[in-house]
Amino acid sequence: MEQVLKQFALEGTPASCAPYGEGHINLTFLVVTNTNRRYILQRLSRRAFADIPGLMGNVKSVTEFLAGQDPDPRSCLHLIPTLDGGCFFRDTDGEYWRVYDFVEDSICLQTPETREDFYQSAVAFGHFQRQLRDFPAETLCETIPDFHNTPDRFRKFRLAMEADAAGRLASVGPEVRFLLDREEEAGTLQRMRESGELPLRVTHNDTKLNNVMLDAAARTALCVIDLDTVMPGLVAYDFGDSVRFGASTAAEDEKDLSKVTFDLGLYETYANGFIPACGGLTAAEIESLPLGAKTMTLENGLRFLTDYLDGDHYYHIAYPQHNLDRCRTQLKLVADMEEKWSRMQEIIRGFLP
Ligand code: ADP
Ligand code: GN1
Ligand code: MG
Repeated sequence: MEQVLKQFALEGTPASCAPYGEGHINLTFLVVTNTNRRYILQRLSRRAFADIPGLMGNVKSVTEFLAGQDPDPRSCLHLIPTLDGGCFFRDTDGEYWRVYDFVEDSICLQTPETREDFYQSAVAFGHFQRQLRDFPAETLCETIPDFHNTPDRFRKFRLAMEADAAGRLASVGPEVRFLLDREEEAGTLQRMRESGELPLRVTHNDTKLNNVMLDAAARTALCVIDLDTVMPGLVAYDFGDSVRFGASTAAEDEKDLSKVTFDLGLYETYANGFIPACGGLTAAEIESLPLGAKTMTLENGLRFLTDYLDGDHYYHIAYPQHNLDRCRTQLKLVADMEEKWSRMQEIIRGFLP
């Protein structure tokens, strides 16, 4: 790690470097220097991202664009350059590394502690969406092709079932049936994207609560992080992914499914923060938000199960059934959303002009 850190223009010399955070994709470390400066060092996932130089080009241009809109240095991520002026370092094993300034005096939550926290995260993601409205979308590389193309996620799921690489297919019959029963409806957003019924915007695409920072003292929206999947997409993806994670009454990997329900109050709270902060959404976009919630939840269930069948190569796991447990919470949430569907639509219709 020392060799890696030497490549970056840090203030002081690194005194410690330890694993940090709860991301599922990259390897993240907190670095503290002898002058007490803190940095985030990340080894990017080569499994998830095929074109890391392209991804880093996106991150660089998006962070520079955001910095140009808000003078507060804590309002967006800042990349630390390498000594030769690049924005990442490739080591002799072919691994890619980057360093960010640590966002100081901030908190990053795994679950909302109060309704207001969740509201503030919605404001942050909505504001992020609005800030990127004039970003030149055509300059972005697609860091994960077909990331939220749900029909294509089903295609990959079928390949995983056929291969059954980890020999687990026979043990997940109910989960497979649940998913396949909903395949047709799950393709609706993708069809609306292709028909142009829903406009493409520059979206974050991974709007979990732990991808946003709140100010530690004021507990207000500060900064959106984890920009690896910023790509053209639908607003429904960002709304949906946030509520599937933050409006659940339990953790994403809760084993006791009786604890996992979809909280309509939190859903409404998120809508209250997100929709006005985005501003200028079309009526069709607003109406697509409940479907975004259901689709993103089902899609995450599908992806967790795909990785479980593949033998757990994509997401970090802490124990062998981890991806299956994650899949089951998502399917439980989808079932609960189906029960609450008319109310979910009613709440969102209240935001129509
Ligand atoms: P992953 O793609 O693996 O989810 P993230 O970029 O989201 O990686 O980082 C993982 C965690 O590290 C975040 O949830 C957050 O807690 C922490 N983190 C990332 N970047 C910063 C930063 N610049 N300042 C403070 N904490 C950060
Ligand atoms: C991953 O990187 P992280 O932990 O913020 C994943 C998301 C999933 C999420 C499920 C690049 O997010 O798409 O929704 O796990 N990110 C990528 O928790 O695949
Ligand atoms: Mg993350």
